[in-house]
Amino acid sequence: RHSSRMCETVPCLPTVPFLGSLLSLRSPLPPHLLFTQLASRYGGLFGLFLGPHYTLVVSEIDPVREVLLQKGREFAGRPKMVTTELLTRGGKDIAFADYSPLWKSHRRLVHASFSLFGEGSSKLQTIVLEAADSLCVDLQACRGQPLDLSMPLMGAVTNVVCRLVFSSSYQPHDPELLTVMEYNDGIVQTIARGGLVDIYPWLRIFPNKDLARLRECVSVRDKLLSKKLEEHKKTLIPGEPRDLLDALLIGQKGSGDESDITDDHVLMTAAEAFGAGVETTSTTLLWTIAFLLHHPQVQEQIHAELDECVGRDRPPCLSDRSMLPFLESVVCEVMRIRPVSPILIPHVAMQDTSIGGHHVPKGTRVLVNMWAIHHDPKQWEQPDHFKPERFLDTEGKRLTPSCFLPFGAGPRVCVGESLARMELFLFVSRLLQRFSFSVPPGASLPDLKGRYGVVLQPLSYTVTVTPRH
Ligand code: HEM
Ligand code: PLO
Repeated sequence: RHSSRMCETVPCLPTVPFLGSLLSLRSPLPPHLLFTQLASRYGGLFGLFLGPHYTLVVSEIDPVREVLLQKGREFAGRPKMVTTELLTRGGKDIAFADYSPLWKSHRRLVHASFSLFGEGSSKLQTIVLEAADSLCVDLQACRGQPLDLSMPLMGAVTNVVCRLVFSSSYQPHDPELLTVMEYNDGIVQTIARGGLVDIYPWLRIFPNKDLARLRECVSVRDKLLSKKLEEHKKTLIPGEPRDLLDALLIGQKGSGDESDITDDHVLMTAAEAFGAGVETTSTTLLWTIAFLLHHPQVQEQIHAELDECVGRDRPPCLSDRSMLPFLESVVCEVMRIRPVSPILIPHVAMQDTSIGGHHVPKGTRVLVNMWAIHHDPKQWEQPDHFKPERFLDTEGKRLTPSCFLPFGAGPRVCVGESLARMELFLFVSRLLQRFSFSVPPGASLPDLKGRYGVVLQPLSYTVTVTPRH
């Protein structure tokens, strides 16, 4: 009944009972690099067994488009994993929750609430500019001492999300801010890293340091967020949302399906917006500075563009975006060469379907290797080189290659994309208008390999920050 192509089996890694392909996956390489290497042997679409779970790895743009876009809905499921279930109270969030009608209306509500405060609203711009300014004050105070940017950047980005989600913000040395940074880091270190408990759920009954740490971090997070939720509920004025949390609470009381959105859903969504907002943006900013240290001539070119188009008397704002194509292309090139989410979040086939004519049974996990797409030599000239010009045409205008998908695509595309792009633009432009970044005397250039996890973070490095005027 199938066409002949339908019957072709997908190449599969060697598999043994119980362990599946885990023996072939033992490697010092992080998963995105290992999968890219395996793709050169097994092809752009190959299969493997993570223990009992049949999993496809997709590393070429055509099948990736099929999975994310053409058949986006069929592949919009998410696997149940021990760590993410713990993080999200059994999938009451957006990112790790399986596809369902409730998830759909929940995601729609989050999208609508984001638009209230994100795109098109001057509120976000004001918030980011203020956070960027206080970051500049902090950096200026360091008087050229070598420093690790991760703390101050994280603090600034946390305050942006904090004001957006809760209308509150922290002073730089507020102990609660440190608590937030600490629990976030603990979660990033332990969540969805392809660990064994996420493959064999029964392993959770054994003592497990990572799982214990995750539980502890989640409980700290929950205490903090529940307090915010209660405060908001007490002071809520229907029709006048002050922030994302208000918008969610108002939307929750809406009609129909939405009434199934429980307080747990609201709490998990706030937690997720908070976590995603902080980790992705700060990581991208850290990668940006790391690459600028490696490519001082790119930094000079940004400085020149900023001096010419904005000057030094006022902060760059969103309406300058179209005038700063080079700066925008630098941010794109950073997200291409170091995607914060190199294999996205696993997708799951929700019904029997196919990829490239190959049959894919319901329940198959699909890993989209965005790293491989962003480093495919057939699509990119010298993919391992940092070259922002690839995002510009011959006249210096912005262009977006179709193989550039740092936010994913389709029904599971990042909900924070426009927010993230605005925030990155405002932070990068403000920081480079005010400062030059250089390698401290005697220090070495930042390592560009990064540390694999739910986000691909750079290893820590130090930098000298010099005011430009
Ligand atoms: C999902 C990238 C910032 C919220 C995702 C996915 C990627 C991504 C690759 C997974 C897509 C998939 O599984 O197919 C990024 C990048 C960011 C960024 C590169 C910044 C540089 C943000 C921000 C927020 C956010 C600022 C929220 C404030 C989410 C959520 C999802 C998601 C809720 C889950 C969507 C779903 O599963 O339906 N993001 N993200 N992200 N992102 Fe982002
Ligand atoms: C970051 C740590 C937080 O404490 C919890 C959290 C929530 C949402 C996650 C985020 C973490 C990491 C980056 C993720 C985001 C959802 C979408 C985003 C995975 C774990 C990406 C890049 O896919």
